[in-house]
Amino acid sequence: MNSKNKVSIILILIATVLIIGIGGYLIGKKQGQAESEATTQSTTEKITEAASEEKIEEATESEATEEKTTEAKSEEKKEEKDGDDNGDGAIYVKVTSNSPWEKDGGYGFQCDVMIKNDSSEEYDDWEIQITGFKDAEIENLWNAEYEIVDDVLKLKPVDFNKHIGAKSENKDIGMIVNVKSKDATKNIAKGGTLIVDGKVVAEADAAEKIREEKKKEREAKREPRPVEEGTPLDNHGALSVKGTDIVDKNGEKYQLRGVSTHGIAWFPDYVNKDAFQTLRDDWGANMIRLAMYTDEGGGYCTDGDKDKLKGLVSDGVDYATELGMYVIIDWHVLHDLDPNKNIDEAKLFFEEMSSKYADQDNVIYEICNEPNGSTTWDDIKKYAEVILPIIRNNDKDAIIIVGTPTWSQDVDTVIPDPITGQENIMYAVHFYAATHKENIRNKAKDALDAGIPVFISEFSICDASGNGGIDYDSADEWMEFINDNNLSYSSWSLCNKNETSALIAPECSKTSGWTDDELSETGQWLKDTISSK
Ligand code: IDC
Repeated sequence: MNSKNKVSIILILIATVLIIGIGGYLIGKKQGQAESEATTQSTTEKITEAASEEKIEEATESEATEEKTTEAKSEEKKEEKDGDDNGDGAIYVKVTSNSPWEKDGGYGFQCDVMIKNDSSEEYDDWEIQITGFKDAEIENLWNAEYEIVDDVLKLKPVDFNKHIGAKSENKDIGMIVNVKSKDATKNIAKGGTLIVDGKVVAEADAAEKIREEKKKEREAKREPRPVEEGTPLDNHGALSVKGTDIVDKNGEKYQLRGVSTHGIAWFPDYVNKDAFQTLRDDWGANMIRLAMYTDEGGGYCTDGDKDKLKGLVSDGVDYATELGMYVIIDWHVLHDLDPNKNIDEAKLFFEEMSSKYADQDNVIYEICNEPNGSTTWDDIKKYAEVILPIIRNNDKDAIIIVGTPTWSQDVDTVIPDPITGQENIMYAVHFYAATHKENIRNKAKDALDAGIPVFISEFSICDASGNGGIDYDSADEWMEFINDNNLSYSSWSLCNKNETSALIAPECSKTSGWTDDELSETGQWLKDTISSK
């Protein structure tokens, strides 16, 4: 290699490290800011709590988030290379405001702005105008310059985000807004007008229009699933795994369709019977997944309150049982990377849970959400071979879901060496439709072809960060695959956090009985999807 080439390679490497570093930092930072919603309810006490939680999480999350962002980027690259282009779409600016908290005699809330360019046009030096800011005061605004003129918030780029690339997304702009009355938050428009060179390139209602169009398209195709008489549990009883299928007590193929909570430590209010009943009766869900983070701030194995967390799991299982629904107890490995890190806690936890629920037909154990980092299938299998006998000693036949490497994407690594000598074991495949596409489906397909039972215990239709734009086309492809293969699924996540994967609209603080307008765009999609054939 000549020295010119060497210099260029070194420069490219430095540039890549810088881009990934800055990108990861910014996204990590923003996620930390958004986490405050976990407790943005009414009291100052809660805000203080949120602030400290935010700090803890900012410190603990950024690593996993950064890794995921890098991964998301390389996946996206791969997809581009594979030529999986869904054609030319529109450009729009989406504005989301979360549920306000009381503050200094008024209210504060977080508002995020996303520029999504699904077209192949590129733009520079933009301005965004958002209405509804008449009585608002901006306390803090990141990644843009701003001024308020009358009712309109005008945003201009800072140096690094001047350019809007083709098929790109900018979700780094956000702000904390203070208003006098709670109602003032409702004035903030849900979209922004995008102006480039004095010309409007996206109207303020562009995002809303796309949402409505997609809803109409779904309605046109929709064949409602008939409402079952009696509860899912009464009708289908103890489930088991036959081949790659879940079958019910009558030996008929059965599909679990459900909703995952967010971390129960951060969003405990959604673990309530009315919420589960709404999901069962209005959405047609037959399963709930209770996600208990193990290693992040507030997690079970770090500084979380173990008794409180176990109490929430126990309440959640009881509500699901009373409603005749199936329920997954999810040991939400994420920041810990390798489930072996907290295996001693896991042993005690699953001993306690499996002895408590040994006689119930509706409890499913997910023993490690998403091993990641350098964790191999071999590492996971070793962990499983310790945890499975503990559960089996109490509960002979419950379905147990085992996570797979790379955030439960690499189920193909199980093929040569599955767990043997155990019935009713399934393997997790997780996807976020805007990031994970055919390449992950192919892994799942290879596993199914090899007789490995797959459970989609977590997914969403946005990107792997849990945020960003929705990829409806990819979501459709996934749902077709899921239904063709009778796969069971549960969707991330039941909360109103200001992120795309949250199922409840960020401005809605109700914890059950949601109307369609109170669901997020993802929530509406999921409800339509679960309740259709
Ligand atoms: C995300 C949440 C986000 C939270 C973060 C903590 O959506 O609010 O701040 O975790 O690290 C997963 C994980 C799931 C992630 C989700 C989105 O199982 O915990 O939730 N995701 O990033 N795997 C792929 C994506």
